[in-house]
Amino acid sequence: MFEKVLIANRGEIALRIQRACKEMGIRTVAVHSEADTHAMHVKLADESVCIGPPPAGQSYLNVPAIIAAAEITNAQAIHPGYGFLSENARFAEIVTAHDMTFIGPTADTIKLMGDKITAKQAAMEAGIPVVPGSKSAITDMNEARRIAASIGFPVLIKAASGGGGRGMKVAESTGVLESALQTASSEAQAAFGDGAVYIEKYLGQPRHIEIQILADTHGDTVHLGERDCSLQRRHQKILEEAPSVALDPEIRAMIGKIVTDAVKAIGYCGVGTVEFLYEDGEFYFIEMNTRLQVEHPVTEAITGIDLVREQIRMAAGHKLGVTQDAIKFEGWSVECRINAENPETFTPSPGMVTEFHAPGGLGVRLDSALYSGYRIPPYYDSMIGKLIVHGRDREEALMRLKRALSEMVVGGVETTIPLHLALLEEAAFLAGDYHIRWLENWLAERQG
Ligand code: MV4
Repeated sequence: MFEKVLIANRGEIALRIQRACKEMGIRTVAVHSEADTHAMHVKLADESVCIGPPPAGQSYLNVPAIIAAAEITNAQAIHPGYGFLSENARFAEIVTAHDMTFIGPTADTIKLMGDKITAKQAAMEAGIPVVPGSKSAITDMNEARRIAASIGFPVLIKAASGGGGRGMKVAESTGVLESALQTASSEAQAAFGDGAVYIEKYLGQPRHIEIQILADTHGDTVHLGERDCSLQRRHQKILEEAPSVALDPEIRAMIGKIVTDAVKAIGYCGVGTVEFLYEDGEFYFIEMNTRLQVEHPVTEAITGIDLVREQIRMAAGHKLGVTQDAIKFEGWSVECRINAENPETFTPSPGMVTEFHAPGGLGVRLDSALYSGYRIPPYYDSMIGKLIVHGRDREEALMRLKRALSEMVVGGVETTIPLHLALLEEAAFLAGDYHIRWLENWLAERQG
């Protein structure tokens, strides 16, 4: 096992990784920007290295500075967390070239999944159901018209280098297909330096369901069920839950088997998430995430498995500590992302946290790097914490969530806590009756 791991991240996820390392007897190295000198992840690490000025491009994305920090501290592995360098194939390659372990899949796998066209091809070849559409990049207008006509309008044009909702265009009819393709391609070229686009059938009101998998380097793979991440605003998740009200044990086992067989066939290693749209009882693959995800705690809550511990063990070449038969799904878990933002306009609200009280009690977990007297810097993501609850059923989890949200105090900045409390009063949400468009419609109605 590694003796020392460098964590190339900040905030709550840096703390989450440190906690796993501590329990495993691994020493931790924090890296931080000049804006994060007083951050909690620096205080809690065994060692820390300042890697540059506040903007992420000069610090948390500064590959030479991070590699140098790992070398001077003798770290044997680098955990990238989520965001920043976590899905950067070049970074994974550089870490490996410096005789250190990148805690994640291989650079080749990251590359394969980073290109949404090759990811979809790999998924399809491995037996995963995909959204009907083009099998490769669109190069010819006649071919585009033929594919669109065969799947039916509206169609969605996506950028191969997009993902996370960036670079998508809906085309309602043949008449606008050519201009939509051209716009999508030139926007993709400008944004990602890659103009490759593909076509998919447009799904109107699906759920976003993702399957968590673990795959060790010995060929063993398991799935840890699904998370329902349909409640999003501008492609930012607001609240996630596990399990999904839309699935039952038979469907879960069926899609779980398809996904575990597929990741084994692909030769995937580490933790990963296979993302689907789910509509009218059908799964449609959209993307695979090759990183630990923000919402991983809801899966930990219902399975009792420490995902970060398993991830580090697998990266060190150990066998999975768990078999599929031993994985039991117990109860219900919901996560609220608490952002330092105005709860109506979503304008970021950085600044001094004058007061902080964490909720607690049975079935309540708060993953946060906040403390009273901490100044939230304006340079990074506005997520300041994740409140995760667990109950025997959905009703108990939601009851606990309401109780915990009303207990939590964050003074001095605005937060999205009132938004979550309002969501918990909404009949459709309470009934689990929602899809990927629901939250934005609800927010628009509330604005009046
Ligand atoms: C789609 C879609 C409808 N049809 N693909 C957005 C992010 C990216 N991961 C895929 N996304 C979508 N792909 C087809 N064929 C609708 C979305 C989408 C969405 C997906 C998941 C969660 C929230 C969303 C919000 C808007 C659009």
